Amino acid sequence: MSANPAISTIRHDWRTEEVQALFALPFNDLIFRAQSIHREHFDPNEIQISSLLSIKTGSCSEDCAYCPQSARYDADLQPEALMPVDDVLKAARRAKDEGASRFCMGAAWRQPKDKDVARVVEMIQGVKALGMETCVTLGMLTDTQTATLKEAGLDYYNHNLDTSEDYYSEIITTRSYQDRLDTLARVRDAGINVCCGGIVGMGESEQDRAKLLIELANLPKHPESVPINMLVQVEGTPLNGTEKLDPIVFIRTIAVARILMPTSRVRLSAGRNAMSDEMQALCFLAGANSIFYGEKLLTTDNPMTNQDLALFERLGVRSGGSCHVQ
Ligand code: SAM
Ligand code: DTB
Ligand code: SF4
Repeated sequence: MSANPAISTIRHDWRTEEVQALFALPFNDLIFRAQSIHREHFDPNEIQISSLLSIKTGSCSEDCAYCPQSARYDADLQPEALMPVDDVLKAARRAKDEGASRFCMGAAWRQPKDKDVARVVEMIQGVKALGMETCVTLGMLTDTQTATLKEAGLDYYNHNLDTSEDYYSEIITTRSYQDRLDTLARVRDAGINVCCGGIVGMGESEQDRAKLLIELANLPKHPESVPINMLVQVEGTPLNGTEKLDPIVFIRTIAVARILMPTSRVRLSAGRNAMSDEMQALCFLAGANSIFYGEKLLTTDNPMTNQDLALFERLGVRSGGSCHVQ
């Protein structure tokens, strides 16, 4: 325990019952607790903004039931090969001009080939030269590949656990939970910051949401970034038509993530296009302090930038905080 009980301790031993009890708190008590912890570690009126670009789109061999990029489903999507470096840098420059501090590049791969990683290295170097933080999400990695990415100066690697270990096999069968944990350990060991979270609204139970957050919090070190995605339902994917999650439950999930991982950037990620301004404001109050900004996520729509800027203005929040605060 911390000497000062008002200061939250960083724990890696959360138990299911404890976290379920947090989910069950009266809403006002939960949000108050999350916001109090948030204020111990962060400026409450500052939100970090990241922009996303799909650098290789579709034709993916995996069967992730939420994903429009899987070759196994019939989503209305134009597959695209790995983009030329110059085009990626043009997009990064635009994102920087629009105010993003981090540029995240995503590829629809199970795992990259070494020659793909060589091209991604050029992208990372180019984006860093613009003065932006870099993040990539490329699927599973080998030790050599993590070392190469670290050497290129990569700041963050995104690799999500997606859901609880119990629910995982309902969503993905082509790679295991352990595969994901192994990649996360390789990224951590290479000295790259970890961006790892999951998706809610996939028909999982409250216990699954609790267990996902516990998996994240009980990693040897908390991920520096924790994206909480609300499922974007895409026609042609198996999860299209899943019963929608109660927005209050989504906000509770953000609050519990903040309580379990006090110093991590909790990102309000996919799904904002389906959220009201008021719901997003409550997510910020619950401790979210990062968003994906820009009119596209990877392949689906995100709020228009002027709409986000107007929301920031109305809430009196500003963009900033590119660095993780300890
Ligand atoms: N192919 C790589 C992988 O899966 O590791 C990287 C890209 S993948 C698209 C990155 C993450 O996007 C997934 O792990 C998932 O959490 C999220 N994602 C994909 N489709 C989504 C959807 N329809 N709604 C919400 N999140 C989604
Ligand atoms: C994350 O957790 N969410 C982002 C990012 N990491 C790569 C991706 C969201 C994708 C939403 C569906 C799409 O646009 O294809
Ligand atoms: Fe492929 Fe990643 Fe989509 Fe799964 S989430 S189908 S691995 S692009």
